[in-house]
Amino acid sequence: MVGHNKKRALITGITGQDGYYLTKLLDEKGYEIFGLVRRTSNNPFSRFDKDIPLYKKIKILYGNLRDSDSLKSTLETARPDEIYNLAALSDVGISFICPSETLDINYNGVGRLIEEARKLNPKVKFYQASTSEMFGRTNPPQNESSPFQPVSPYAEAKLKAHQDFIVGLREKENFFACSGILFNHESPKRGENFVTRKITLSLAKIKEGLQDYLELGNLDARRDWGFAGDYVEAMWMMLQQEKPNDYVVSTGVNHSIRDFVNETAKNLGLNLKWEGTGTDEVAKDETGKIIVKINKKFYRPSEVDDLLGDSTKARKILGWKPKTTFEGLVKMMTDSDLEYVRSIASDYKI
Ligand code: NAP
Ligand code: G4F
Repeated sequence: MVGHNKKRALITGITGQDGYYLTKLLDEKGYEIFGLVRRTSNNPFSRFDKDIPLYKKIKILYGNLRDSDSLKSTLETARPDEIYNLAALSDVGISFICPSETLDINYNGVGRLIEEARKLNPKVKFYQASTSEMFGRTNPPQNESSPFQPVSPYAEAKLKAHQDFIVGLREKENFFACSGILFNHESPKRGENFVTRKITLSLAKIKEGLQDYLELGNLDARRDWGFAGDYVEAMWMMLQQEKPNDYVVSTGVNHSIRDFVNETAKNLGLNLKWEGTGTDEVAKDETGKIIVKINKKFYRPSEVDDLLGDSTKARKILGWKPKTTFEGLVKMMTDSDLEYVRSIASDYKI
């Protein structure tokens, strides 16, 4: 693609984990990339720090899903062929503390963006970042036909957006909208508030003597963890189909939080032994020092116990499949955090 023939994409949530990997992918595919960024964003492009040439290619447009006027002017400038709506209050735990803000961003915000986008270009193609959290208490494996049983304000808002704006407008008004029902996906760019990154970063710090112990909540929850770099390919593939549809994106393998700790510890050469049960459970190293303990504050008011995705539809129709194993993902994240911790170790030790 050259010059004015380039496809134009608007990415909301471009400063987040998926925003980074999707930008990288769309750049490789020759897109002109516009990114919606909140004015209030703190160090917004930290995820692009080591990728300055990529960052420089993004046309940054300031706006907020909570503000229709800002979305209107963003869309008028970007005139996108494809919109990837990745912006959200994405921390499930935080959504219990601010349910109204969650609803406003994750539900009303999607409606605002779609309304303004369709006024400008009724043919625009729209990707919505839906989530396996919408399955909530539904027994695994979960696929597109499984019932939704959300148990958090985050999942309730995402489900309403999926039903009203994606399935609803597609069926009633022929809107080209796709929902990617993505299971958990992680990377070295994952926010430190999510459990996987919290584990790899904390254990790397413990290994290097910069932290004493790691506190976690529920160790028994199971998640189907994949690599974010693989998952953004499925997002793009959905919008290249002749007809819009919804797809589950997952690896089909799940593990507990405890498994994730063990795999990280193995990579770091920390030999952990678990003792005790419930909130008294601890993991000790070979010297008997406590490395992991439970803090009740990290438990949620209601928990999603067991997510395991069946992505047969995406594999058959899109031709998508994950390339990264659980072990490969944990190694990638652990190596990256160990390198980072070593780079800052001298600052800590002064
Ligand atoms: P993330 O790292 O938390 O990024 C969220 C992005 O949304 C950030 O760029 C944030 O900007 C932006 N944002 C938040 N509120 C906004 C607002 N009011 N207006 C404009 N932008 C706003 O999330 P992620 O892991 O990349 O996930 C991307 C999307 O996929 C999210 O919608 C998430 O709910 C969904 N999802 C994620 C997973 C997963 O496992 N990662 C699985 C299923 C679905 P700031 O920099 O200003 O905070
Ligand atoms: O890493 P998490 O915070 O991710 P969660 O809640 O599964 O949500 C992520 O994946 C969803 C897709 O299924 C996305 F839609 C969503 O935006 C987000 O990206 O927590 C994973 C599990 C939970 O069961 C939690 O209770 O880990 C458990 N956990 C145990 N200790 C902890 C902790 N989670 C966090 N964040 N911090 C802990 O200390």
